[in-house]
Amino acid sequence: MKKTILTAAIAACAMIPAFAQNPIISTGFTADPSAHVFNGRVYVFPSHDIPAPADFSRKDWFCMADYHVYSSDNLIDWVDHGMIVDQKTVPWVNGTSYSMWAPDCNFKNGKYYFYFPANQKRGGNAVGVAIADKPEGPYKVQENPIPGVNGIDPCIFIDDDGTPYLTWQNQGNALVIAKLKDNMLELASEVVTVQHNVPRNGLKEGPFMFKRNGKYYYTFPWVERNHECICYCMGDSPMGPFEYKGKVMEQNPNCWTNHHSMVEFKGQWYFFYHHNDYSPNFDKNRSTCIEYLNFNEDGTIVPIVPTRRGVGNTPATNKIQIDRYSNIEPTKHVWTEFLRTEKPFDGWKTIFRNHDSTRNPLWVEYDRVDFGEKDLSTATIRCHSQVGGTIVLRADTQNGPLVSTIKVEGKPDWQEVSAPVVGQQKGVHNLFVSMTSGILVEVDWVQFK
Ligand code: FUB
Repeated sequence: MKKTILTAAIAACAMIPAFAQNPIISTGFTADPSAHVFNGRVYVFPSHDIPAPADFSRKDWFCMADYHVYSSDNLIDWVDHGMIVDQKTVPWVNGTSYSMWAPDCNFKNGKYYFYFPANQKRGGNAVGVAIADKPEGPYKVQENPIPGVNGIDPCIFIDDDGTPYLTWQNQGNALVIAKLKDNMLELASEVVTVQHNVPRNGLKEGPFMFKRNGKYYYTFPWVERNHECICYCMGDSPMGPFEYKGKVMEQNPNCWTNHHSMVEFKGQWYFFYHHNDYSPNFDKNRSTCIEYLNFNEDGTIVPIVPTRRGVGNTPATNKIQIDRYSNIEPTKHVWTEFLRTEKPFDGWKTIFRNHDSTRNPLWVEYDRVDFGEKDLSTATIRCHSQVGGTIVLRADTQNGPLVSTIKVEGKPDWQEVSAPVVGQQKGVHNLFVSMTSGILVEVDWVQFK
């Protein structure tokens, strides 16, 4: 029996096209990413937004039927390990409520404990547990939810002495915390409201807790104004009190929610969060992004500005999606659009448009391309231009070493155009892509061979 389940889990594994940029997953929506490092890999446990199916009447609301888990050993190549928990197979969950809210997972006593909130058959939200021998599953769902945990957005924090704490948003919209028993399935203490001095009222949910240099960080989304920013507090004890320290990420006016986690991996801290990049007109279909997370000397967090570029180096031999640029020339003559609005997961194109031949070249900068140590012979772009133009690739700066000049002939259809690499680069460089002649050239990607 066990063998059958394992085989099914492995068969569901899928490599996700690797781009090393935001959003990190392009095979479906992934919200509320909870990241943990297990056995040298980063595992992300997100919610799984889906467009509302016929049997879900609220077309304007969050709709989540199951959970997948994803992992990576380099934050570039991601594996979808397949579905780990389904609303239909959890005995206590209302199987048509599509309410599999933000989950979390942690490791204790040789097992992985996956905590997930959902709507109960008898009404109200509760938090259930599923247990596995490996982070990717298969997970065995517990018959009943955790007694006394009524609410959503569980975060499971395990202190250095092994004591597990569960914190969540309770039915009254307060952030609460309790100790868990060693079995990870029952509360071991009273539920207390988390003491913090966040300066204003406004919804608070999605707590994420971690410890660094002996300090406890209690972090959460907070509707400070109209949308959720991510703020944080610090304290000397896991149960609080916590002192408000500020915002990690400002609210995003295009997405009502944000939800995050923070993890150290190979000596660098990372901030996982979500945004609705692949669904700009409906903010209940969200996608996971990652940014570098840095700390000041005193342990406070350096605020983070969301980027398209994300983290990691992109191999020059990958299709470099320059629409995920790090920087763009400011005249608004370069912009991005979906390749096909009806298929957002296909990604974006970068449009260079110049009516004025006296204008300086139009450019985008894409940081951290890894050219490797071997010579590369060709640069190829996938592009579209009715009348043609010239795309120039340079390293490091807008006027830096010339890498390749690609002449694009006017054609009605998309085409791949190659040109020799004239300036070899070794190692990691920023790539500048400019249109130096032409009226309108659309570029999908750049790739070196
Ligand atoms: O994903 C559904 C809900 O949206 C989560 O539970 C909240 O934290 C918010 O991100």
